[in-house]
Amino acid sequence: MNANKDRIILFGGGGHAKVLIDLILLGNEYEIMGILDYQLKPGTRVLDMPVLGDDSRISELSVGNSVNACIGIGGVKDTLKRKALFEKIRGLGVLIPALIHPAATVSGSASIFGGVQVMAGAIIQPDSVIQENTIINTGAIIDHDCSIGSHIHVCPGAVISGGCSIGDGAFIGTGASIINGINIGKNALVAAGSIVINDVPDNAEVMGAPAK
Ligand code: JB2
Repeated sequence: MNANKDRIILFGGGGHAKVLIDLILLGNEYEIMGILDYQLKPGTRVLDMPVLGDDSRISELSVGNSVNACIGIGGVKDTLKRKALFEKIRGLGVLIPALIHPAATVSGSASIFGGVQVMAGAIIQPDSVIQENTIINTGAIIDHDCSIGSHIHVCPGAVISGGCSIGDGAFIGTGASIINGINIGKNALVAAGSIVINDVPDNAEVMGAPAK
């Protein structure tokens, strides 16, 4: 291991984790210790990173080590699992840093909180705020002055126009477009490809163009 880099462990070793492994390797800031996953066999590898066991190993692996964690599950249509895992790991006192792909564009005046994941090609414009544990997935756009809450998943290619707010735990599907100034409620689900031109209440599910 490279002693100059902080270490990081991924929780989950599926498709989302592969994207994160690539991000972390390209970013060259963290040394990946390995993956914790209760379904994958210890000793197997994902993108050449070793599976170390299940979540119960985190305490032992972090003893005497300065170890960071990364939530490696994507949780399609379900943001609660990522939230629970984030809170469990943070409760153990393990740091969950924000991870930003070197090919993402993030304004210097945007605020990015802990555990946020910004994937390749994503764009975050001035004065937007992204709260903890939210995913801004591949090629998604968050335009200026947006307030994006915690534990949200903005899927690949979604476009959030300027001045929008999105409540904690919402899910914005692949390629959805939201016009400027719209409020999306907590735990709402916007289906893939939707065009959102009206506010969406908490816990609502909308789809289509215009989304209903
Ligand atoms: O609590 C957990 C846990 N729950 C599921 N702790 C740990 N350490 N691991 C957990 N897992 C593991 O995450 C599962 O055993 C499985 O190996 C992995 C999830 O892999 P999967 O490929 O099914 O889903 P994903 O969340 O990585 O990816 C989905 O979401 C992404 C955003 C996929 O649908 C992708 O296509 C999508 N890009």
